[in-house]
Amino acid sequence: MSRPAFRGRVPVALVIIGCGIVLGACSRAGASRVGDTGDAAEKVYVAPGKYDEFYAFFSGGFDGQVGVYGLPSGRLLKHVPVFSQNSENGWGYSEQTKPMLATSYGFVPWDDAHHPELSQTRGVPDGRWLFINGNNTPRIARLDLTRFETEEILEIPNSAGNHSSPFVTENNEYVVAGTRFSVPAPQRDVSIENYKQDFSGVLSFVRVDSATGHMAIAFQIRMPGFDYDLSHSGKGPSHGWSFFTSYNSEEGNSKLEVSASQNDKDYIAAINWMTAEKCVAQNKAVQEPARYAHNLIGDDGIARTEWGSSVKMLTPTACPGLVYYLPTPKSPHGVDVDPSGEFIVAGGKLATVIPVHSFSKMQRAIADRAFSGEIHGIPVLKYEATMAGEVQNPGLGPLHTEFDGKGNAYTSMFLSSEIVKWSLKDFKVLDRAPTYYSVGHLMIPGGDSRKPWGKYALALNKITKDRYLPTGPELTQSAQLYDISGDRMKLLLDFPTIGEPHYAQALPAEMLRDRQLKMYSLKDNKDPYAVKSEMKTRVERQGKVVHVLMTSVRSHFMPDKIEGIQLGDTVFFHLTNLEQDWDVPHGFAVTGANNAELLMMPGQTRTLMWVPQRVGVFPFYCTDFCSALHQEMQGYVRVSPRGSKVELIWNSPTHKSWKVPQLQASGEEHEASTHGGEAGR
Ligand code: RUQ
Ligand code: CUA
Repeated sequence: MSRPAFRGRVPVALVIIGCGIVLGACSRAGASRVGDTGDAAEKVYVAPGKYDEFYAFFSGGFDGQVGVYGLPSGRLLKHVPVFSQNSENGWGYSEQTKPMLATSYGFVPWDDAHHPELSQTRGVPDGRWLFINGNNTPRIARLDLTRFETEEILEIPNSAGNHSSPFVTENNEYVVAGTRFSVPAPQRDVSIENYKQDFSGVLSFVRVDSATGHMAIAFQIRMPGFDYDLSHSGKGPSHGWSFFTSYNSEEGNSKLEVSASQNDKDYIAAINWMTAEKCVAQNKAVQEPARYAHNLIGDDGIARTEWGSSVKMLTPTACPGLVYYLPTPKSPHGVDVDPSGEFIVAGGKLATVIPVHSFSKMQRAIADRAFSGEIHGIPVLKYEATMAGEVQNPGLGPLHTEFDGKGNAYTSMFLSSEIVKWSLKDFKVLDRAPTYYSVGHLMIPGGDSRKPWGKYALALNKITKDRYLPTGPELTQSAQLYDISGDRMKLLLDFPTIGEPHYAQALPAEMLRDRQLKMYSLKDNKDPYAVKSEMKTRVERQGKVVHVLMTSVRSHFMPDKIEGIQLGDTVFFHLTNLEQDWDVPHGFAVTGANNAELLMMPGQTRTLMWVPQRVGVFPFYCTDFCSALHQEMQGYVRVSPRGSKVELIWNSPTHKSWKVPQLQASGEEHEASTHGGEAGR
């Protein structure tokens, strides 16, 4: 069914005025339809000792990490480091993890992480992995959900601003990536004025190994130089397709707030990745040189970097049927596919309607060649030919849509600060609920999959003025939980978040709860510097490098006295945690270390590099309150001047005399790195 008159342009000014009014109204906080307070409290109250119903994964935005929260309580369970170094547990500081942050630009200890995405089987979250994009230095990470740890990070070459990522296809065949910022690809020295001829968008399809989860770039597609913003893949009948929104079809290269808001419609790029696979198999892709890092934690717990050297680049004109453009009003942001796989919903930031494309109509339009033109050889389908309908008067600034699996869609309205519920049957608005304020993404557990668990909706808000105790110039971002089990949405809870959450994903707790790794097996610890009993602890000098092979167990380190270190040495403390008990990490910190502490999980070995800066005797200690005698868990390391006669000695069961000659004195200088990977150096 096609909807009446589409109202084209919305002057930017009008939208901003609208926003002002609405925000003004909203800032008189509180007066929304809050579930009657007692009722709401009951719905989010998780009694002490009881578990939450859902695990929810929030991106940390500019903190580069993933926050794990319980729903409905909103309790923070874990902050998982991904793209940013985390001094709390040594992520990106320990020798074993440094290579995870290697890129072709060198060691990059930060990123802007936006969109967590659960792996799926037959279009339903399967609880195996969580993928998340890094925007700034384009990367995709994969977390293992039996450990809640990052296991792999893949750099995306020929890319910039990897925003439309890492949305999965129905069976994790691919996670996708795309350039928000078109760039010269491959990079080269050209004038920005030559944007239209020299800049391109590049969409990437990253294969996910179904057994291991390991990622590999299968192919890339060189596209016109638009800004590819978000993506979602098809499901059910539309399986085999991925959809990417784009703005800046004007191909402006400065002052985009004006220059990229000229056209009434921009485009969704519909990519038929099955056709892409055929074209690649027929050698229609060009092998192009590209250097990129692929970082993976091995089964010895050590991250290593492999370097990619080329990609297979497809061009739409060389592969007919690969790409179609769907005109979409106006500067679209989110693109979301409903659980049936039929409806493709776009969020036009400056549009007055929510456009809904029909996949079956799109198929027909392609068969009928219902084209309104062509851009760089890519057929543009007629807007009317793919339209299922438009949601009229939805509010201002539609961004993202999720689904409840009961025939309803929920769209976040950034400017009018509300969630709007509408029907997939007739595209009529059914309900609206204010958010406080400026909701970006919203999330329903499984709400972008074939089988949403449509009990709650979560608003991820950008602005929280007057909602929480103020904290200086910077106020918290926050989430708001709504009960969507009835006809009308009910606000249940506000809770602050770490970083700036963009997207989130959630699944029922029982899918993960009983599958958690409790400890690393000491017996299977393959770290080359692991020591599995105190009998084996020792200190070895190799030129100016000293390796301390050390253990921790409640409540001491072995050894805990070391002498014979000299200024100019580089010391590697290799700590093996001998505990084989759940939740007994030990920490390790030493005075003046220029990096961070270590936190060793039971059975695990972690390595801290320490370059002593002055002569003296320096304490080290356990940082994690592990036992009644935690405060006693400490030791000393003595640093002497270069060339000193002080012998290398330490105390451990095999060297009780405290009079131990040098184990090895290979005069040779070794590189100050213990583990593989360029970033480790
Ligand atoms: S994007 S709202 Cu990455 Cu919408 Cu944040
Ligand atoms: Cu070990 Cu505190």
